[in-house]
Amino acid sequence: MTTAADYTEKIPNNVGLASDRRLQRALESWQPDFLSWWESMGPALPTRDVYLRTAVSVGREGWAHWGFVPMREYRWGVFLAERDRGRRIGFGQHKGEPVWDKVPGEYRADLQRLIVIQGDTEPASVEQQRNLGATAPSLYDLRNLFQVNVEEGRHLWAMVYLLHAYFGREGREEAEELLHRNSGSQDSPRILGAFNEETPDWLSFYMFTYFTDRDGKYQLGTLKESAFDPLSRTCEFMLKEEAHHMMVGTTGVDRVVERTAQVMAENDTDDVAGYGVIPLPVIQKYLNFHYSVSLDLFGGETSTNVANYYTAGLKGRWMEDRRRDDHRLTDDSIMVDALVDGEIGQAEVAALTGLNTDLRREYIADCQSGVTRWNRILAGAGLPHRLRLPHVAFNRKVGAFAGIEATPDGEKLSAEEWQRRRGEWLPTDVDKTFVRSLMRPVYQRGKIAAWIAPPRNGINGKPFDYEYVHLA
Ligand code: BYC
Repeated sequence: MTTAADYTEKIPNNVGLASDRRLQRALESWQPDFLSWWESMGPALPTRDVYLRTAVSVGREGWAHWGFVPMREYRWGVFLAERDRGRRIGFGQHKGEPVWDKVPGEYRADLQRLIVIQGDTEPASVEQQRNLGATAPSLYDLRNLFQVNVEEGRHLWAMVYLLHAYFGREGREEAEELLHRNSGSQDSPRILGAFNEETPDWLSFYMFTYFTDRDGKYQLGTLKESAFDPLSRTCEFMLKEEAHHMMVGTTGVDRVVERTAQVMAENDTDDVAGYGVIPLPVIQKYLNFHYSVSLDLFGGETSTNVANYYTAGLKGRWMEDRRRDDHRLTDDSIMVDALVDGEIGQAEVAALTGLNTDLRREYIADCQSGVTRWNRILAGAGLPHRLRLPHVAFNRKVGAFAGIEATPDGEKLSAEEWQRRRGEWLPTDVDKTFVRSLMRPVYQRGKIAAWIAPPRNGINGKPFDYEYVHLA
């Protein structure tokens, strides 16, 4: 079993790169392009070194190494979860057959597309977060930002490995393109909408890592079910790292809400902007924005693409093996959110074409758990206020509700009324400018900005006041 990393090579890996000279050379020639992309599009704040986790193997006995690393020297490696030699396809028309070690010709284009879309999001998020270091609320948060960034970089490596190893010249060209598209670029934007939005402040960062990284968790969870075993094993290992990104988002929003609630309770007022913390209505608007653009990431409520992916065995459902049905779904139906006679409602469709809705619902239930948690913080501070998820039709640009406007309560609105009232529900320029005005860097060890509560725990058993980052 090849679980240990091969550190004698330039690219740490457990995929036997050393025995495939052609592949190794291809990846080694991509590496300088990656590094120059990292230099020009990755974290802008100059640092000497950062206390980081690095994936070094995939075994259960410990897969990560912790220590101070200059970020440019981070060892972005290629790791696949351990092989299950008896693994069989769990769904679709090939259910029960052995999984594939190679890409079947008839599914090549679809698999490549899925891998490219997944790969495109990883560097996009690094680009979106490039300037956040300049305004970090603490060294602890700064470290977490950089941890997320280097691991998204590694996830890009993971997809590039698959493209180079299994998709020939086209795969190599796509790997180049992953470094040429850029978040927010007019000429060559990232593929999915949410990855062209800005992440200009730390409230956006926590909301992004809560809502948008969570789409990553669910999409990776479905690709982990794939019949293409190298993709499945890659995603399984990526999910391990993803857990930390979820933690950064969840506890980040916790801490913003906690601090706001504290100031509201202490001063017996809702109007806390003057106290240098973020008012709850602004937090709600940021939540509305990040949640709704993340809902778009699941594609249309009905989709023939997703039906084909499932039937072919390329992309499964969340927790496929826990589902109690035939795992083929050819005779089943599902109710999906839909416009019915122009009104927001539900319609019955074939279960296969409704699979984006199925996954989106799993995701929504998970998002709700965060809101419940933040509301517990408000209740604990003795406040009656509550946060909530907006309606699924609110602010959608993809799918059944893309052509209409709706309030967070799910009431349909005319385009004019939407234009007039959208500032009640989505961050306005005034809100964003206010949030940005709070974003002053705090780089002193053990200190933290006034708009956010300190974390309960540090990282890897270290205290909050550990010197997690040495600035240049
Ligand atoms: N923006 O058939 P439909 C992560 C396109 S995040 C723009 O309904 P489908 C991460 C769609 O491509 C996880 N375009 O879509 C998080 C299609 O175009 P074509 C990323 C969109 O294929 C944080 C057309 O609209 N991974 O890892 O059923 C930090 C019709 O769409 C959008 C994946 O997404 C959009 N939002 O589902 C770092 C997994 N949505 O074919 C990382 C791989 C749809 O007409 N991707 N379109 O040209 C997929 O599984 C699917 O492609 C999607 C879309 C779920 C994205």
